[in-house]
Amino acid sequence: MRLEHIDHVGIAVKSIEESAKLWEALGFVMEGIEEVAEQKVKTAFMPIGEGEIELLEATDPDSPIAKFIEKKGEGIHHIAIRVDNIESVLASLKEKGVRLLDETPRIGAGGAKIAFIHPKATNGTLLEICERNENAK
Ligand code: CMX
Repeated sequence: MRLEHIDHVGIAVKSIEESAKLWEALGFVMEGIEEVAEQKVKTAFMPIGEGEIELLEATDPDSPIAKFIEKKGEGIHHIAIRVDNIESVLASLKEKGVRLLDETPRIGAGGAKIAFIHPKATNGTLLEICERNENAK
């Protein structure tokens, strides 16, 4: 079981198209927009080094992103940590009594296996752990 690196930082935005203007002005390049129906979000990934910035836009008023923006406004929504074996990380966290939102991985953007840890267990920062098929991004 190995922690690899920060996979991405997810930012909740009202409009990917509008927010992209700033990131593109900085020199970021968007990889395209993907809808993740199960999470009720549209996502846009922009690589930097070993990691990425992920812009997240709600596709439904019931989306976690819509609720987040309503409560806290736009801003950093989660930090995702790349691991080599998500099942063993989840088993270890469960054994240690950490409050998980997902006890088994689900499939997120780009086909990654993902799971979230409750923000109440992480000093208020929603943490995602993720495993991707390709080891190099
Ligand atoms: N970061 C930090 N704190 C957060 C948070 C976030 N992203 N989202 C919610 N919270 C806080 C709330 O402010 C609230 O705190 P208080 O009780 O102090 O007010 C607490 O967590 C519980 O929030 P809630 O409003 O009762 O619960 P929600 O119905 O909004 O659910 C959460 C919150 C985290 C359980 C839910 O959003 C979730 O399951 N998230 C995981 C899935 C997800 O976020 N998917 C979108 C991204 C998908 C992708 O990257 O592909």
